Amino acid sequence: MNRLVPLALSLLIGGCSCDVPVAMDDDGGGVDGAAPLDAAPPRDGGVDGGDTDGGTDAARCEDADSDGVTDCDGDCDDADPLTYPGAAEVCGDGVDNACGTDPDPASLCMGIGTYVSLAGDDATGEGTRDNPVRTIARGIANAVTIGGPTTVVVAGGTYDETVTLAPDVSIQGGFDCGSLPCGWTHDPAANESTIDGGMSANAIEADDTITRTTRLEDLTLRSGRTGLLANNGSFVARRLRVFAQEGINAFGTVDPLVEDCIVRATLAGVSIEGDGEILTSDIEGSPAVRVRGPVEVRHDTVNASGETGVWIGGSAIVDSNLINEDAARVGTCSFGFCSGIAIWGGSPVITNNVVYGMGGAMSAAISIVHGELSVDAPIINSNTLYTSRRPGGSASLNAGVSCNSFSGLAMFGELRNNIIVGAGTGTSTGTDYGFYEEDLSPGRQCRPVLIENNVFSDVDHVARFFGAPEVLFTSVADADAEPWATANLSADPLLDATHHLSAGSPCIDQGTATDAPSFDRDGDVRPAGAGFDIGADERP
Ligand SMILES: [Ca+2]
Ligand SMILES: [Ca+2]
Ligand SMILES: [Ca+2]
Ligand SMILES: [Ca+2]
Repeated sequence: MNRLVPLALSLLIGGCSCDVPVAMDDDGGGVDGAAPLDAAPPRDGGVDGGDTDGGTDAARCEDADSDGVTDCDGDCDDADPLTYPGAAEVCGDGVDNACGTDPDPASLCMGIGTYVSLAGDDATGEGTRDNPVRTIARGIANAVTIGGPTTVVVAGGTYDETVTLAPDVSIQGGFDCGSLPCGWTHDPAANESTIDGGMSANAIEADDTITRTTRLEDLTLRSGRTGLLANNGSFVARRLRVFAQEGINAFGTVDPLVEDCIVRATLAGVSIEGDGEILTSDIEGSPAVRVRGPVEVRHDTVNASGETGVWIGGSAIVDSNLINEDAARVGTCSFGFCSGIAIWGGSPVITNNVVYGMGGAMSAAISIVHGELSVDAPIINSNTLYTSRRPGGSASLNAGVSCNSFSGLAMFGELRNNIIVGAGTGTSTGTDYGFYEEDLSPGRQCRPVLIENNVFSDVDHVARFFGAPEVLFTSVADADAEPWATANLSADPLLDATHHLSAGSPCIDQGTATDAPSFDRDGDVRPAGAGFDIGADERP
């Protein structure tokens, strides 16, 4: 055995423990990946470009069913997302889902299961693969009878139900069972499982008994009301497609996880009142995202059909999102500054985002409204901010950051390391400002504590304060002469089409380390080179 230890260690050092780096490749030559058969993206650290050449690297680690366990780590069926070491038992499939030798134990499963298909029957079906039930509600009822954590397995098709979740009972769609007997292979692209609540009912509802042990995966939700409504309940939602008036709404004391979802809503897209996470999702709505607690909003694509992209009423973390880039999906709002991000309260941390304003008469990448909820020193650092997506004509106002207080004096915090790009100077695109204090009643004020190390491009004025007359700081030199501004630049940031810094950009190494994030929007480490870069991208 001792002889094997160095070998095992050497394999681990190479990355994946089951992949053997090879010196030569079957498709010949020193340049790998060149042959047509080798066109698939490398999955083994780049040793080979694919697994079609019959080479030495045939046994690479894969997680084909996305259950989090690779074949190398012991997934005994990498085509079945319900089967892996440690998996909860799913009754009715004749499989030991934990990769053991005791399938569907009678003491647990009692001869019933949790398989659901439109080809099934609630009256005569046991919920097994061979004899599924017809409704998701019946599948959940069987799961509750069985007890313990388990999963309701839903075949493709449209289920006209309002589904009420049960604790520890997950629901996964995307399985193949059009007509009996079924293969039950998992392929969500070919087997869309839709829960349709109809015009006047929600698709899925959760109450306060639901926690993150209830997972909802590979489902389409449709409703004239709310796709997924959680009243003091939490959940994990992955790979959902939601088309509804309100997409996902978790209110009360909640801590849900929303990941890899697509949401199209006419009102709020994803709304979370408590704690939670919204990750790598594509969300459209009015607002697209609404968070009131310490929610993490990261790596999402967000478009505001109205109101704003991300509405913040608490101390959220909003990092590395792409907001309002799709002009065709960005609308206008009915009052004030239409914005990419709207801060209505709390001390949010806003970093590494690429944010556009909207269209219409008043547009801001970030608008701050200090009112009943009280905005308290948000951090706005290392973002790339475009004042508008579609300038609203010669009379329009466009701002990188706007601020309005309808509740006394507000010093809104610190603006560092941001790129602010206007629609252009001159009157044809309206008037573009880096920072804009809105017209306020006497005794009210909404101004930055500090504007430091930002780059301003194509703006008519770096800053504007309300007054009679208004106070304009047109150039960077005008602003930097004030105690609240320092080390700002006026320059073309040299952004490419994906908002990255081009070679020679004046943003490179010109940021301040104060409050700067440790990674950029691509996940690259900051700082690279001689210092922190300004904007959402750190050029390697
Ligand atoms: Ca797997
Ligand atoms: Ca598996
Ligand atoms: Ca089983
Ligand atoms: Ca740098």
